[in-house]
Amino acid sequence: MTSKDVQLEIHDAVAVVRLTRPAKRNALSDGLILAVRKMFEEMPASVRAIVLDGEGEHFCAGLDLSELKERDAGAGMHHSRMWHAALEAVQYGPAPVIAALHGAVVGGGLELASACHIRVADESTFYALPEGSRGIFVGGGGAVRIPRLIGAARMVDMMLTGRVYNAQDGEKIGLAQYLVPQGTAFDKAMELAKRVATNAPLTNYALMHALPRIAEQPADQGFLTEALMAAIAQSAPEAKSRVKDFLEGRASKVKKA
Ligand code: 1HE
Repeated sequence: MTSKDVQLEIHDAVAVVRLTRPAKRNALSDGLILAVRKMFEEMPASVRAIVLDGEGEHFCAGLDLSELKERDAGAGMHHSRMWHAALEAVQYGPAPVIAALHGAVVGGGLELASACHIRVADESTFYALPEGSRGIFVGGGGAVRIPRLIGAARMVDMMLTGRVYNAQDGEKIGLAQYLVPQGTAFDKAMELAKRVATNAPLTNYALMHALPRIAEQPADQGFLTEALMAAIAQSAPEAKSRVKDFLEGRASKVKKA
């Protein structure tokens, strides 16, 4: 499954998917984006959490601009749909994905990070959507996912003016949930992934597959979907044994932050 530009390592229940094209700042060629899709679709069943990392000084420089060709409207649409399928394989894949961000998280790199469930950024991280200045538009699902993280107004500003957010401001506006010292994003992402991997698989499934859809539903439909998901999750034997463990003093308590 490992290819020249994207590699897979398995550490017990945690998989590490790493973009390994640092000479080109992990720019996403068609081959690379297809390899990411295949890797997520063929992930071993034992994997319970995934860390997405980029080798070198930058997480990802976005679309490989050297492959940007004159495409007619139909071919352009199919190219964008190919990205959509790959990033859906990340978002709705086998396990929650924690992105370890550093350096440039730009263009399609931000679209890829937005498809992940948790983003951990170190202090070197910066975010931009240079599509505006390249005369193009987002095409990897960014128009759907990025406004849900930061609001449409901020995304419009980033694309119209070329605004770059640094790591601190990016965390404040919701581009990342965690901000950590430079050079520690991968370690923090691994720590979180190991914790995520201990959850009941059905709970993680509900968070990945039901919650984002419930959030998009009108309230009355959302309440019903929530009730159905809650009923399915709590009827699983694992939920019953976890609750019993707590009631009998064997499970950890919630500690004050
Ligand atoms: C690339 C790319 C790329 C670097 N495609 N080759 N994305 C962008 O518009 C961002 C373009 N890249 C940059 O602004 C900078 O490269 C970085 C800020 C990311 C990094 O800067 P730096 O100084 O560390 O590296 P560099 O010297 O600019 O780049 C090193 C090499 O990577 C160089 O190639 P070389 O053969 O001269 O060594 C660069 O040409 C190459 N490189 N980024 C191709 N993106 C689904 S639609 C999504 C639409 C988009 O993503 S548009 C935004 C594209």
